[in-house]
Amino acid sequence: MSDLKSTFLRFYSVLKQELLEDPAFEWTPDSRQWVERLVEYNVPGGKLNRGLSVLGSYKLLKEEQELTEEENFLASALGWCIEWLQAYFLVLDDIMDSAHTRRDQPCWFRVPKVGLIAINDGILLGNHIFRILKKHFRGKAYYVDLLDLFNEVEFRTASGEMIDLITALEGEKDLSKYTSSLHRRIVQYKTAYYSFYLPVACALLMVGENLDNHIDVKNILVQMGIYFQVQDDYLDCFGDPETIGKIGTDIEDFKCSWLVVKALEQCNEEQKKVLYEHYGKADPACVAKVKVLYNELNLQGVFTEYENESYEKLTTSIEAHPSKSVQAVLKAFLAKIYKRQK
Ligand code: DMA
Ligand code: MG
Ligand code: MG
Ligand code: MG
Repeated sequence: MSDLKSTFLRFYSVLKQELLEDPAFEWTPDSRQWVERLVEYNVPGGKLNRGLSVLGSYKLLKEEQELTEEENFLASALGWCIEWLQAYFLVLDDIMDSAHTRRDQPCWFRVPKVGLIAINDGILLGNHIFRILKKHFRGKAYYVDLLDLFNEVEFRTASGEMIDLITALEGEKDLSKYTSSLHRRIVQYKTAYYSFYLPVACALLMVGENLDNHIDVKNILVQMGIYFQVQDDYLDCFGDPETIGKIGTDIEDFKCSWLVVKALEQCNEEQKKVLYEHYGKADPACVAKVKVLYNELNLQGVFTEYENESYEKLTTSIEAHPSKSVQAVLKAFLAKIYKRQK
């Protein structure tokens, strides 16, 4: 394991323990146990890319100076806040997407006795972020900016989830509205800000930067986030469930996925009929028909082309940035996701 990862992991139990002893709540053994299980089940089990990126970016912005224990802790705590934010959104996303598995285990709401308590659990995970920020950052000059950042990003993510969901409303299924501009809007909001902009913005705040001066960095990260969600859409259908840890439901859920948008762009009239008839149905035979069509249209090849093109464009924008340390932050992030299989 890298030093960075072991540093980051070291602080998880500290933060969890503090939340389990939060003096603002009168704990009983069963309430403490519930929260502990909730956090353990949903927070630390992912790839941790977002969380690790705060610490990694902070280090790069500090130009590899040795970090103090306090700096390591604070950058890791912000990273963990992003992992908590992710857990919060995923718990709720899986309910709304009727998903079955996540990170190789049943979705939290599918766990016996959890059910729709998962809604309140999601809200609690979201509250934890602000408990952590309050406890460790209240005295910092950048505290207000941090609060504003998390609030703003949470708002954008929830708004993206809203468009994602109302686009696929039962009874209003209409493939003719699925265009690449609608797709871009959804993924920019639901994924790009919290997954890409947020980690780097946290690191920038920690080194004392004003985020208003980094609009160009934000734009590059948002483009990277869009590319990342296109990969997620691709893997939903073509990824190996064993590797990605979840079983795709986008076809069943009538999602405005990158794949269906590409299919609509490339299909002939006959293939279009097949799509209109079978997309968005739970019946496995219908899902299979859609997948056959995706193969006929060589969407894997179309995706590879998109992936190469995105990589080149992003690299060009990154290399145009005046600061070498910012370039390093962005390149490190891109390298982590390029050609990812999970
Ligand atoms: C997820 O989009 C976005 C958020 C904000 C959780 P998604 O439903 O495609 O994600 P997943 O494929 O992980 O369920
Ligand atoms: Mg989902
Ligand atoms: Mg979703
Ligand atoms: Mg997905």
